[in-house]
Amino acid sequence: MLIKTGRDGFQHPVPSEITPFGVYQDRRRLLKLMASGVAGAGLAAWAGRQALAQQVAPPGKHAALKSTRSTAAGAVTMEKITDYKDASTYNNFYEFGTDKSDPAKNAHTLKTTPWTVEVDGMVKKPGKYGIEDLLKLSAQEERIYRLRCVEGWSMVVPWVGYPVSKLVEKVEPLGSAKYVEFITQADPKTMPYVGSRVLDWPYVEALRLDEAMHPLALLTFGMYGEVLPNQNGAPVRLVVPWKYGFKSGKSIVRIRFTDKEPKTAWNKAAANEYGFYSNVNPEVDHPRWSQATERRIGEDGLFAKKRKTLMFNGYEAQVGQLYAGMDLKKNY
Ligand SMILES: Nc1nc2c(c(=O)[nH]1)N[C@H]1C(S)=C(S)[C@@H](COP(=O)(O)O)O[C@H]1N2
Ligand SMILES: [Mo]
Repeated sequence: MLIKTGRDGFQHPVPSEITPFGVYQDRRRLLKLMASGVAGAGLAAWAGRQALAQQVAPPGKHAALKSTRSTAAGAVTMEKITDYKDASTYNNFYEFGTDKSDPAKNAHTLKTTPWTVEVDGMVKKPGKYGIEDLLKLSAQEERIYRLRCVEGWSMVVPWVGYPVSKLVEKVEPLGSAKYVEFITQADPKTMPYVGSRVLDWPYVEALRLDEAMHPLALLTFGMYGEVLPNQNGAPVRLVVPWKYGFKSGKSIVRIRFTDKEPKTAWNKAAANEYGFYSNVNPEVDHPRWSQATERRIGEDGLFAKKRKTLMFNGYEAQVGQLYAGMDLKKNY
């Protein structure tokens, strides 16, 4: 049975699997293990086995993209993976419309081959990469990340890609480079809303260089074992799991290194609502709503509980030190 949420008229299945019994048991087992003082190594091995157990069957809609499950710290959350259908039909990709259901309907016009990504600015080795070469630049890893949208929803997705740092190391930024700008495709012929005045196109996002170098920042080519569907940012996008979703620019065509903090699309649109950092932070409200809780896509039926939003989206242990000493209320 389907329930209309009213919100964008999007239909979600009844959440019959909010906390599957297996997950509940795993959590209890983890707590018991911790209480009994199991050493870190044993616990990590256990978590690794559990992560491997959480396999996703490729939906078979797009070309397969081979990868190995990442062992990087924080790279695999144990939470239930969001259904492919939800992750690929409830999207933000304003180039294809502002309704959550628009990208899945409209993004078929995006032409992803041929595709080149230009790397320029303050680097010793600028260059143009065809998407095939970019794909092969480093080993593809699968990472199960939470992604938290600034609007108050989240999802858990098995992404496929490699750390942005692999590309950065290859192109050798100059000592003066402090930021990395990600510039995305803006083609009015294939993207119906480019030309609308919602945003200043192209959609641009940026990270501080040390943020881009963090092992969790993922240059992403696929999800659920296949290449990205257009609506999720094919053929290459960013996924920065500790930041609000809008920092994860889709359909990237240019990566530029610079010494000045770049102007980003959402910051230009509303500076008081969307700062440069945009770290997930339950203690800093959006001016128009609270950021303390979130709902998981696919779990928003009548009885679904809202989840508490975690500092840095739950990745504080991994990324917290990037912001040591910073006032995160000012640098939102
Ligand atoms: N080019 C581009 N990238 C974008 C957006 C966009 O409108 N255009 N929306 C962002 C927002 S607000 C979110 S929450 C995520 C959503 O990613 P998903 O649709 O794969 O869940 O993409 C981000 N990347
Ligand atoms: Mo978002």
